[in-house]
Amino acid sequence: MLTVHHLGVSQSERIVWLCEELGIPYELKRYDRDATTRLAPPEYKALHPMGTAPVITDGDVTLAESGAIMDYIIGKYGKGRLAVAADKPNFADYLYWFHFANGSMMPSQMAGLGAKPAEEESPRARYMRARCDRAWEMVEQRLGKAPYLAGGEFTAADIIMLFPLTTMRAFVPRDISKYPNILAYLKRIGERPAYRSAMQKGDPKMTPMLS
Ligand SMILES: N[C@@H](CCC(=O)N[C@@H](CS)C(=O)NCC(=O)O)C(=O)O
Repeated sequence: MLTVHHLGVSQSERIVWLCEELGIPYELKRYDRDATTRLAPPEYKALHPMGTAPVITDGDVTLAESGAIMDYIIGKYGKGRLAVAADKPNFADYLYWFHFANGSMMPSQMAGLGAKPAEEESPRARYMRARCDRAWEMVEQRLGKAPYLAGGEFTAADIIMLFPLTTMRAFVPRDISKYPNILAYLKRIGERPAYRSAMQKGDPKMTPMLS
């Protein structure tokens, strides 16, 4: 049985949501963050040497890293659904946005954790903030041209990209009122039954950060 180990308010919400979208059987195990450090508790850290969420277990397999887990589930249980095949015109768009999530968007936002006020920033911090602003601007422009990141249809690229647009703002706040296309997109996503059900199962006490 596929087990999704979900750390509260974390990137593992992606995996719960993917399973709900695919409608596949899975067991959900929830773990709360340590009340003082806000990090994963020892029993979560024991699942994988990296000690980060998400992690899945499936028979003998223990797998971490959001993108790897999503590819594994889509390939093994989803019959390729929610990915874009190599013979489709938007294959490159799918790959780009899927990998942009953890390759660029998340690292630029992580650099803002515990950031100092803009006037006290180091040159490195300023550089990272500019990268982060550029990433948000690119997403805004993309969503002005297509309803979903890979094009006309909802895909796994939307699932992996949603965390930095939503729950990550609980850690690195950002005013998103200047991004109308992103706001309209978040509203559309919030209407998806699978998203609502994933968030309800994974983080019942949290209101999804869709505005
Ligand atoms: N690139 C990794 C990042 C994983 C990661 O940093 N997860 C955070 C949760 S959002 C975590 O586990 N934080 C708790 C901790 O480090 O104890 C992935 O996508 O799986």
